[in-house]
Amino acid sequence: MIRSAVTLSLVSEARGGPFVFWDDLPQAIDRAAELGFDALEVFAPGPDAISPAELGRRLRDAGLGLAAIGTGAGWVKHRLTLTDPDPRVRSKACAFVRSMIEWGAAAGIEAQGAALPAPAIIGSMQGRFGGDVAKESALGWLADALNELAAGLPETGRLLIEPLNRYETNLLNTLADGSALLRSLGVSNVRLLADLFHMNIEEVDSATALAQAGVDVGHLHFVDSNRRPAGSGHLDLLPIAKAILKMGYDGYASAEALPWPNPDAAATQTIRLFRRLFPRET
Ligand code: LER
Ligand code: MN
Repeated sequence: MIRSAVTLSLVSEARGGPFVFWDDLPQAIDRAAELGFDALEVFAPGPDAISPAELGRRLRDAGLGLAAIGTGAGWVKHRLTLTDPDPRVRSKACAFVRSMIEWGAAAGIEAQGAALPAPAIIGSMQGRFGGDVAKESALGWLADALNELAAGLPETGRLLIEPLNRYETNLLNTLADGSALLRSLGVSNVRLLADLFHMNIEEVDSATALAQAGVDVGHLHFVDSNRRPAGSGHLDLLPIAKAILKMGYDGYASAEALPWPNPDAAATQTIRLFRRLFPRET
């Protein structure tokens, strides 16, 4: 079953970014639950933003899961990436991501039980190659980091790696780039995050790309071509939804979208379209 989620950012440096709810965790939880979302996806400044026990308890009390947690604060706040040429920076980046993995896992378990530690998303923390760093070196460092981080996950834990559009990275731009990286890893608990906004820029055809990536896809950012809520841009979402259903995807479709025209309207529009595209009987 495909489940719905909506994003909350607690990172002031990310202001203007594609998150539906901002700053206020209790309010985001209330609205997400009232609108009937299955879960929240949380972008936090670090593992000390709120204790995992409290985050998990608040979600559980509202009947919500924790779909995933973002690690991009390591980049936007601390300028760390997993592919920095300086090994000390890479090591700090890895430590930051590990602290977020542990935070998300604990909060997810508190919210939804031992079998469901929330996965951590590696998006902007993948960095980019250039200057003295060749693409092969950067991909090698990224693979090393993913192998190390994924090996430390709880048994049912997952790590999500997100291909981004060319203006944000030159490492993983398409789902096929992501699948090739997964094949090079020595672990089997890393999945791709398919973000429909990035895919609209980079893929030849998003429905085909999803079908080809198949079981590699573990999470979806459900959003339109202009990064407004799904249904507010020019994406042809019907064939994309059909491909997602046909490949047997059973993860989250999470609204990582601009709060346009405001958070409440963005969330409402998303959940309405989600229900039309992914009816519960399917
Ligand atoms: C960044 O553009 C993005 O899509 C986020 O999900 C990255 O963590
Ligand atoms: Mn995304």
